[in-house]
Amino acid sequence: GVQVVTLGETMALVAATTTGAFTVGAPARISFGGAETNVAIGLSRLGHSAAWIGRLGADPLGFLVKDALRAEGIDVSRVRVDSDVATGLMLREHRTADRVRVSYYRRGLAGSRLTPADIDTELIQRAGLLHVSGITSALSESARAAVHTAVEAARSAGVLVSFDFNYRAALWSAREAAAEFESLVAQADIVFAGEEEAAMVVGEGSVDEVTKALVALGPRQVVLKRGGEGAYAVIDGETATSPALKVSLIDPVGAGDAFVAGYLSALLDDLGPAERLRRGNVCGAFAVSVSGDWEGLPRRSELATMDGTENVAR
Ligand code: ADP
Ligand code: KDG
Repeated sequence: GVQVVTLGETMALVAATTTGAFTVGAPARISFGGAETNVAIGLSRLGHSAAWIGRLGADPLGFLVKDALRAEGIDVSRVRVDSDVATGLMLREHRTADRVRVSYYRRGLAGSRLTPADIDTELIQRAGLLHVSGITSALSESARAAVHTAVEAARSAGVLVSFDFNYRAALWSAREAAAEFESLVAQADIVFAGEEEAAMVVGEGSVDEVTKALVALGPRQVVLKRGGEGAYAVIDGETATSPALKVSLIDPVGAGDAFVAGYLSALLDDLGPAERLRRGNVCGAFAVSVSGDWEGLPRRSELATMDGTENVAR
């Protein structure tokens, strides 16, 4: 068995390596990304075992994703590769120095075919933690059902459920998403959200108010990810905060997933609230200061790299 099980869609990525709109011959880098596999990679690099359940197409991009995840030490034995559908794709333009534009090519593609039959409930019930994100429920009815199958399996076996809102406006309306998010918050033990995401479910309020309003729906751990402000949490009834680290912002995509990986890693290590938030912020700092959704995530031996203020370690 594995410590952590996650599921969802992972797509190939073509990311511009210069600023400006895409043009013929513009330089780009091929990679991949998916909120849940970003978390799994983070956990794996920190020494935890993780499995990802999802679907890919039997095409060059699908094999690229599966091989790379395997190389990161993730259990991909439950990944299904379909021969009659393409792997999803994201295009990322650095439209200007400060504005990144992501275009998705995913509707109806491999990831959206995830279905309850893909969920290995025994694998989940033997694990310590299940992590899901709000993206999966937006992909298709069957993907949404798969999320609920996984969550119910975890809950019935007393396995912790972690949920990150990850609202993607390109996939569904705020109204549709809010109802689904509320249901997942109520079934989760650990919830991660941004301030605006939290407000989708509990309405506008101060950081403290929206966090406590989420706690009132059921989860014992609610963490607000606050970008350059760090994190604010209510954990087992106690408030905890932790500042972000001072680093250069190179690529904000994947910061939230990095934070989640760091937080969950510390939780799995039985560390307290302050250490969980701290490790989340350290992993977030690694993610934003390296380009790529997950490429900058630290190994356990590298966590201390962010301690102190020296730029060069030798
Ligand atoms: P999301 O990617 O889900 O929108 P955030 O933007 O809140 O998430 O970022 C997640 C975490 O990444 C933050 O809580 C923080 O730890 C880290 N982070 C984000 N932006 C910065 C920044 N400018 N400087 C340092 N750390 C950051
Ligand atoms: O959180 C980063 C993810 O958004 C990215 O890797 C791709 O899963 C993704 C999505 O749907 O946006």
